Amino acid sequence: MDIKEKLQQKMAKEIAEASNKEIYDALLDIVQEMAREREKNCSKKKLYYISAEFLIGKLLSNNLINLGIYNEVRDVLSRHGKDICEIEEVEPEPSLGNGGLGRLAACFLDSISTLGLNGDGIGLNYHLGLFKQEFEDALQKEMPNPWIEKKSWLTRTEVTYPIMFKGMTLNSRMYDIEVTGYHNVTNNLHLFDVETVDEAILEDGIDFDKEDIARNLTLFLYPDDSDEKGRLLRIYQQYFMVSSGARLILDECTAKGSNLYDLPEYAVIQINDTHPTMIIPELIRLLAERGLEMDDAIDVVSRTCAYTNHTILAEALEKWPVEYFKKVVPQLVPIIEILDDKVRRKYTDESLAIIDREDTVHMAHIDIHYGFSVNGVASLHSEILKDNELNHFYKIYPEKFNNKTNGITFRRWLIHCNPKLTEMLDFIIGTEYRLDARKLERLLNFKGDINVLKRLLEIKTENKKMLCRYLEETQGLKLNPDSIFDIQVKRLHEYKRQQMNALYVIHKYLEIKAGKLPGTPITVIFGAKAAPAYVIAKDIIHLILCLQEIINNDPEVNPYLQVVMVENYNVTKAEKLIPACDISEQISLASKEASGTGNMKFMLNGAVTLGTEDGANVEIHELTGDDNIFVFGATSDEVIRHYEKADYVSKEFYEKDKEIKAAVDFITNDKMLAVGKKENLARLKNELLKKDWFMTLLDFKSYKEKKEEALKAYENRIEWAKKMLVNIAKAGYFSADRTIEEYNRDIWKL
Ligand code: 26Y
Repeated sequence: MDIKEKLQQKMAKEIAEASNKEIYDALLDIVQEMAREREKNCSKKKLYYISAEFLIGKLLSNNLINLGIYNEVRDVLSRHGKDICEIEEVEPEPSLGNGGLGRLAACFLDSISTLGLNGDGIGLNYHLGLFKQEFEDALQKEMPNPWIEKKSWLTRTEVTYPIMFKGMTLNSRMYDIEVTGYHNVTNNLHLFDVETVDEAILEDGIDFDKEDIARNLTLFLYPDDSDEKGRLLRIYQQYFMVSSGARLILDECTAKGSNLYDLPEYAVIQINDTHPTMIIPELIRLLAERGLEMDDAIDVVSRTCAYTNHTILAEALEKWPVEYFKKVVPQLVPIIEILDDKVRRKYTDESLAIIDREDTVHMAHIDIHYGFSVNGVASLHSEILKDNELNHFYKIYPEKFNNKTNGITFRRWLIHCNPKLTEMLDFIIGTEYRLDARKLERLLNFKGDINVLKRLLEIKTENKKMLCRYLEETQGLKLNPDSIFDIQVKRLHEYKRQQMNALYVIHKYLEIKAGKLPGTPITVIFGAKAAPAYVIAKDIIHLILCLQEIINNDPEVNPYLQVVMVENYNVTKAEKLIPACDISEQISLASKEASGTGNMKFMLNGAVTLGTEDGANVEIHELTGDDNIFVFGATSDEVIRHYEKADYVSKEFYEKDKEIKAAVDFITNDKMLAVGKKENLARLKNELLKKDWFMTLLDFKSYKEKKEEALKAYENRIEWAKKMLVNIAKAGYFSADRTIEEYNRDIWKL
């Protein structure tokens, strides 16, 4: 039966007569049926990718592409007067992640299925997700983000487990989402949910009774942990996830014939950062419960688990007081104590301990001692882990350390989000790059082809126009599609230095006011959510929103400079922003961004990077060469030296550089105070002058100079198009398919 007949049969009406919602629901059914009919990989060994976040984005189009029926569906619909883009709008975006770590997990699931590997994801089914961001009085307001509808991609399964907490047992139920690979197998994302969850306990905004665990456990991703109740809730969530996951893994492996001693032949568990670390003691506990000696259980688990580190920021490396475990999951305490004891018997170095002298459990230390692999996510990051942050561990376990440079799925981040560029690529280099991304290099043969270069520029303009239309419809913003689109979209964090970009905006504003006009108008676009309890991050959002208000309403300035902060930045918005970008802002303080993956998405879509030598920017630089990237700022070695010597004083830069002083002083001038809040703005200014932990003022001058250079380079349209072309051609290395092949080759061995 063809798609048209299937659709009409499902809806029991003509396509032309159906609403977009009816069509969406019918397509959802069709996709699920087709996905389930596909063959499975039933290899003996299976990968379990366990993660607190899976930032999967909308699924309809992606599934249609991966099932190979996107074009057919699009054309059938359009013949009956329906636009597939409008049907996509009907789908709510699952709110199961925050940023790079969660999006990486989603890209990995896509590549695992695309490569035909046997691997599932394990996570939690957060009903209200990460909060939804709204702007009110130039401030971020957090609202619940319900995304689960009556009919959705979630399938309720019959798999349930009783999960034991101190004084109570909660029933967990597994829900599945099909993960279709591109022209290959279907795997599953297993999301566990507490059966008693109750959205009705929500009070004002995102507030709720943090102690009502039975009803709140799977409401939010990363509930506010600024008080102890919030931190305990995080432990409840983590344990609920890992205990459910561990039971599923053991059940599946024993069903396949494992006697549990041979578990590593049946399962490999990739632990995505430390949020799922408790799976190690929990598995050990369950194995002991099923009759293994403690030493055997520890040995089996250590050969099954592998850990990925995504950060070197101390504050993001999870540490929990033993007290918390005693209050929530006392059954894990003796296990963790044994794990600590074994370490202490072998090594005297206090920094290797699992439970420190303050009775705090270092989660990453559990992973490193009791996992068989530790990987960083970009070469620089993996080197820094070995040389600095985890040097003591590297010395005792050199064989465990390895690098897996991150990647992105080209199905979503090229074929789906940039159909015009995809069409051009298909036409001039063929379609092989879809399964073998390195074939994108064929594009280099067209570097001298004026028609190809012009077409690249045209496509960029068309994408900018589409973005303008979208932002006008959704946020009432009127942008100039003939301006340079300079975009920084990512989690809001001081180390990512959105504040440095904002200072540049102020600088540019002052220049324009003084009569120095840019050659081409500039539009600076931000998108970012700040963690609800992260005060300075929210102040940075306030700063940007105030600048937006002042600059966009100043007729002297707005023909040359516009600033916008996109509300509730998410995957759906990223898919519209990235193809429209000229300059990709990747300006983290060198050594702090583990990898970045937005940088790869922008590159693939023909944006040129303005960045520091940080994370995967280093590898982008190596691939594109000096002429096709704008690199600035202190190197990671220099930065690390500043931290060691504690010799960076931001005030000195403020005092000796007039432009820095003018930009920083602007934050609290009368214009700003007329639109913003003194408390927030003064606090932010003070932070920059007294702390500036991420050295914004240190790099400001070289940032400003490099950005001017990039803006100037944009003027020569053909030379710029060549840079775009080289970036696209060289992006093949960053396919998640390559990353997953490496994980499988070195770690999973499926
Ligand atoms: C619970 C809390 C402490 C926490 C919550 C979220 C800690 C970390 C995170 C998320 C981290 C994250 O998204 N990290 C990013 O991972 C990407 C994938 O590896 C990297 O590309 C990126 O550099 C890193 O910031």
